[in-house]
Amino acid sequence: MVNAWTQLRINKDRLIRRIEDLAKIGGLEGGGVCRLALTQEDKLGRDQVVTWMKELGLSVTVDKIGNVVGTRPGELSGPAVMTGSHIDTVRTGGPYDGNLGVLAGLEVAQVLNDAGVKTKHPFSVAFFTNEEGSRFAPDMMGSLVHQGVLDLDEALLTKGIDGTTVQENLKNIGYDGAEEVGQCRAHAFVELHVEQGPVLEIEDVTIGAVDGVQGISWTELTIGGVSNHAGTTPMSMRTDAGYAAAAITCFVRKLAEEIGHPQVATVGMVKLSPNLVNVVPNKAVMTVDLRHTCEDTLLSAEKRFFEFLEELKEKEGVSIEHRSLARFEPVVFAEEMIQRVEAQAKTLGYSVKRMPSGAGHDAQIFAPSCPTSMIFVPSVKGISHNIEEFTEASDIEAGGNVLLQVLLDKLMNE
Ligand code: HGY
Ligand code: MN
Ligand code: MN
Repeated sequence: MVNAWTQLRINKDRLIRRIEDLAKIGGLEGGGVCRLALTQEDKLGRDQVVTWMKELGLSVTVDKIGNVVGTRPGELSGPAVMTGSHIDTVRTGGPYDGNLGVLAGLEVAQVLNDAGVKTKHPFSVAFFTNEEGSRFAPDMMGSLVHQGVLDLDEALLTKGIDGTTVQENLKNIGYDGAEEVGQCRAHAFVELHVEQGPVLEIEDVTIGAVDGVQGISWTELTIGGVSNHAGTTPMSMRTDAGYAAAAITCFVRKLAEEIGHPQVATVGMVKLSPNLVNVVPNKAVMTVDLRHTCEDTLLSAEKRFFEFLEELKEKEGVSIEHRSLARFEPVVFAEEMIQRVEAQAKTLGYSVKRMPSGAGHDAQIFAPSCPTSMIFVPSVKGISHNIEEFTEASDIEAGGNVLLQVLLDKLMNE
């Protein structure tokens, strides 16, 4: 006898409506979304999702780092089957990155409510604080604290790119919650997310059964030079922080090309001072993002990168201080969960392929403590962290249905 719940499907239009409504909060002229972590826009986005959670009858908790969890009771008490992601965005974000995973979780809750399904285990939908890490490093900050990997006080005292702390911003937006952190264990964790890369679209596949997340290494460099007159200072007499920053940018590009795919390297932020047309810069603050699926390769990339910094100091006479902003080893998801994603996608008639994630996600923080996997849906032209980010409605529906059935697999059984 087929279980009735295996016939349940999400309501695509309702999910897309919530995605569009949430994207209006922090919406940019000309499209895209800007809800940097712990800003007023983030607060308004949070308030909207909490309202939807309460309308769905979920009991809502806010923890001490501002993670928000909405829970639907099951027959059993104990660890919940969890889904979720983030609703903070980068400065030029799209409507799907993170938001899809949270709102698809709400859609699952609504389908279960409408069908009067009583699950064995409790079901939780969460959004985690500061997944992006672009204002306050590291990324996945909220889920790291939630899972006891990052110390709460250390996270609260973290200063952002604007010099203010997580703690003061959390208070400002009223999400400095009371729920304890660090001890919450999930029965299982599944996250739906847009791929943010080109693979599924190029291979014309609808569902990615994510088998892991690549390693991430973020470093901030502060380069010291000597400011001098751009016209009178001979090239041989310059200590040029701007040139050093440019040399580092070219070096990491060459390093990634020499190592080859999937090695990536990005200089995303460079601030020169005094940043004037006719002054040789005496300071550069920049970030370097290195990633690879293999830890040994990432370690050797980092080694070559730091060796280059030493050579550059020698050659250019600049000082270079470095600070790690984030460091994650590659993560492998649970085979049983990856197989569930594959099996449900096939049962639902969607094409599916196993693949690693190039981006970091909250799910990777849960992987060490409970059966975890992720479901990817295609990003049109592989674009994300860009206001042009787009995913077709049919793919959103596919991802939502696979999420619903993988979650029910865990919610109704063991
Ligand atoms: O950087 C990342 O991979 C994620 O978007 N935080
Ligand atoms: Mn994301
Ligand atoms: Mn992102």
